[in-house]
Amino acid sequence: MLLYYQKIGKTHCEQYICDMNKGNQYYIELEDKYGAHNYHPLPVVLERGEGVFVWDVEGKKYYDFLSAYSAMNQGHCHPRIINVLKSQAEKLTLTSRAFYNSVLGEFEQYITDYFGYDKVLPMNSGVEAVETALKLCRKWAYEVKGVEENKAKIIVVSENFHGRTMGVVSFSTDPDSYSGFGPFLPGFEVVPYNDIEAMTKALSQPNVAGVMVEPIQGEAGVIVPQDGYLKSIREHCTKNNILFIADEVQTGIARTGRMLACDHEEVRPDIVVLGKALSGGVLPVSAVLADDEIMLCIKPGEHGSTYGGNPLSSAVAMEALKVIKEEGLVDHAEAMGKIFRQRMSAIKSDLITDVRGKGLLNAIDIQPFGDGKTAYDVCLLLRDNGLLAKQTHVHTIRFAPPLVITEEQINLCADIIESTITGLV
Ligand code: IF1
Repeated sequence: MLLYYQKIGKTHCEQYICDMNKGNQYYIELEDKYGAHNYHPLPVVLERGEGVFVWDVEGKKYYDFLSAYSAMNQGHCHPRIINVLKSQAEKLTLTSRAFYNSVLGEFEQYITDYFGYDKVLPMNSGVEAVETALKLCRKWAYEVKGVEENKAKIIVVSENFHGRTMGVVSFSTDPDSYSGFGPFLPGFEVVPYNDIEAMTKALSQPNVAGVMVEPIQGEAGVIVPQDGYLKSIREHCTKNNILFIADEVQTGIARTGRMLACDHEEVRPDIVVLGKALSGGVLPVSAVLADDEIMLCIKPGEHGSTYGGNPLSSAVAMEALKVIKEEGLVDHAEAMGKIFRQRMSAIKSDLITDVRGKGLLNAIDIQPFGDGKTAYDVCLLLRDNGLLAKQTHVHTIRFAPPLVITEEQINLCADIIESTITGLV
């Protein structure tokens, strides 16, 4: 901090005034200087959030249309979740799993009943839960299915995004995710997404333990598969004794207008992976759900995490799930999503080449305009107009507000997006 003041030539007395005037640029420069450069954020520095709104350090208010990549389904700083966070934080935060704690069991009972599975395995980040699901799947293949040791194969799809660990980037098809990080983990086979024939063929091979998909691909650009895709995978998994793993880290917990995105096709996965909104954006909490035949393949000492299942996370996650149900956010997301897509489709602009999504996980494609401008430039203008959204790849803008957004707010935001886009040349 001192360095900053010296750099800008402030006297000691002026520091107080300077503290009061730290704008967006100050914080951007700090992150640039001291943080690793593994991100390229939109230039806005947020310091407060409430419901669908966030405020930057200069006091400007925005609609949040990213929701921390769908982690804030319940809205920023939901009072019920924050109250539980505070009271549990004052009581007990971490015991490790060397001992029992007085919250975990009730959370486990609550979440398994909520989603209809025998057991849950709690972790922290989304990718840890993905890794957990993959380990569980391999164990099940050797112990239950009877696959020969080290021969288990897991099928995944192109343009997948399941996180950033070595294991998971080993089967990424995005060069940004995997280049320079080899050698990679074997045992995975990639088939084209949304190709029923290719998937059916892959699932008819021997030694296939499982298949993992995002029911709607998030990072790929909110790619919704054809109707019947998930159902077809389910059928072939059942027929060939293969586990269906659904990565619902981004799509789960009401985001797409169903509790799980797989519910759109009435498909029940064998393993469900949850993260993000499981804590309402308050703490990293993730979980893997499965029935006994699968979950009990992992025995004491074979998998775990220091923070997984801690009392603070357990209490927060339980409240975050209660909020989803008690505020009717599944049906609300479905209804608001319909209005939003109708409004986007009605915008009269040649720049918009596609509108897609389910519930409140939506995207539009923008073709290049002006002097080589892209979706990123539209996001900068949306920011200036009070709405925060993030481009994915070059041409897509993802729109995923907190699910607590009202109909009036959805229409106001559609007005902002419409006037921003129709104002472009
Ligand atoms: C980042 C993307 C979204 C996920 C699915 C597992 C994870 C994710 C389906 C891992 C994480 C992230 C990570 C975040 C940005 C975000 C993202 F653009 F990168 F792809 F949402 F679309 N499965 N998604 O989407 O969860 O370990 O991060 O908790 O900056 O990498 P995590």
